[in-house]
Amino acid sequence: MRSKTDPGATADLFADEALQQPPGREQIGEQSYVLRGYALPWVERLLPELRRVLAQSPFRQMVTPGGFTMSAALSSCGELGWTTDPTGYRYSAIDPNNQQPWPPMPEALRQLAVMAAADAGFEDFEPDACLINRYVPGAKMSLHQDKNERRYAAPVVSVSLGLPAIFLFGGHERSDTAQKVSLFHGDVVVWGGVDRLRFHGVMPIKPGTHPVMGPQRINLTFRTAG
Ligand code: MD3
Ligand code: FE
Repeated sequence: MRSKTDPGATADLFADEALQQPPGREQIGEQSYVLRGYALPWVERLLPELRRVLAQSPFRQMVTPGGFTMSAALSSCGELGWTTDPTGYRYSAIDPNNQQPWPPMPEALRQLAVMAAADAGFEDFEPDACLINRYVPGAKMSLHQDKNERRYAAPVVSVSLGLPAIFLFGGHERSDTAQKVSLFHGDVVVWGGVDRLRFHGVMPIKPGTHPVMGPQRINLTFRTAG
C-alpha cells in the first residue's frame, strides 16, 4: 500500500479506479451506475415472463392525487405494487384492478436485478417490488423523488427495453439542474446510497419503432419497498 505522501499516489488512485470500472459501466452519480447492455443476454428470457405478468395485471394509466393522468402506463409484479387513489400514492399487496395479489416476480427478472445490484456494489439486494412502466412516443415522467419505500439503504435497479429515452438525473432539490443520460434497450441502471433520493424523470419519448419491442419503451424498476 502506498501512503498519501507518495508522489505517485494520486496517479495510481485514478489508475485503480479505472481498473475497477470495466468497459460498459458508467458512473453517473456518487453511487449510481449505468451498466450498458447488461440486460441484452436476458431479454429473450424476460419477454415471455413479462407477457405472463401483464396478462394477469395489465398496464393502466394512473391518475395522480392532483387529478392528472400520467402519460406512462404502469403495472407491477412482486409482493408489492404501486397504486394511486384519491388519497395518494402507495405500495399495496393487492392489484386494485382485480383485487388479487400482484403476479409473483419472475425468477429471471429477480436474478437479473440482484446480479446488477451486486455488480454495482450493492450486495444482498432483496427486491420485493418490480414496477413496470410503459412509454409510447410522447410519454414522459416529470421530475420526482421516490420516497415511498420503507428503507432507503436498498438500491433501485432499472432495466430499459425498447425505444431510447433521455433520463433526467437531478439533485436533491427540484430546482437543481439535471444531467441528461441516454438510456437504450438493454441498459441497466443502479441507483443507491447518497443518490437514492435525487430528483429524476424521463423526457418525452421520441417517435420510433424498436426492432424487438415495437413503438414503445418499457422500464422495469426493482425496489425494496416493504
Ligand atoms: C433514480 N422510472 O418508476 S428509471 C419510476 O425510466 C421512475 O421509467 C423512470 O422514475 C423510468 O419511479 C426512471 C428508475 C428510477 C427509479 C428510482 C430512482 C430512477 C431513480 C430513485 C432515485 C434515483
Ligand atoms: Fe422514480
